Amino acid sequence: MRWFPLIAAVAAVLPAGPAAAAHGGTMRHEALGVRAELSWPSATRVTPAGPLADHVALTVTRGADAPQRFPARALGLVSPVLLEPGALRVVDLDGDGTPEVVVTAFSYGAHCCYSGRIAWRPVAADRDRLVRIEWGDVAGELRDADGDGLPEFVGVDIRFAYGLGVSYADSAFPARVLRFRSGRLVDATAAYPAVVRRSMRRNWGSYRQGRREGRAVADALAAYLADASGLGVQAAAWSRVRSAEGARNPRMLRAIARTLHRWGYRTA
Ligand SMILES: [Ca+2]
Ligand SMILES: [Ca+2]
Repeated sequence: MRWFPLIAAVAAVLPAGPAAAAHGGTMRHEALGVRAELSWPSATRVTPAGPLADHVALTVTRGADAPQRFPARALGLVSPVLLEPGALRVVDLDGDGTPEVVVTAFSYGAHCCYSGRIAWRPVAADRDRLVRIEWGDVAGELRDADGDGLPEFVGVDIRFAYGLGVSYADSAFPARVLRFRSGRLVDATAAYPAVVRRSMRRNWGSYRQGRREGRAVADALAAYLADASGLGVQAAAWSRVRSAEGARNPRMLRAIARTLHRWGYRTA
């Protein structure tokens, strides 16, 4: 999971300067016989975290093939964006021997938003296609969560941002793991119980801390119960929640149940 509140705070105090306008640049990554390059003709300004790149384009070169360029309009990233180290990765996401090119860009706002792009080459095709992912406040982190040698996007269910009417600071998220298969991102959360268990423990901790500090706890409880649903232990989790909450706020619990049901989580 990645987000950068610290960076956003730094950005707020940096002046925009015309001198930064000329800061074009490139970022490259090469692996498994594929070269990928992000390039931008200018930056709106330069921050300690890097330039805010304008009109970013992507070029993919597979082996001896002619380079394939996705101009800024085709890549479709909101301008300008921050490209963190690791924002461009060449990696085989599905283990078919043909690497994909993964781009993760950050809009440099207070939280929002992360955008992802995956350039992939279908079997027997001679051109790459582009898949778009709008991550929202939290981008999936590309890592091998189960040690099978293939990376997953380990992230969260972003619908819980500001969920149940709480502020972003009181938002909590259940785990969500996505796999890239045959040109599509597939929700594979159920196959990663260790990831979900960790998230469930974290969300329960957020709930307990929120109660101690008198903060809004609805989203933390909802995220905890959503994780429990993913593990098939929602009945036990609801008992725990009812026991902890007592008669304090039955309306909140009803609202959580309705929301989880609407979002496709089992509640009983
Ligand atoms: Ca592949
Ligand atoms: Ca894996």
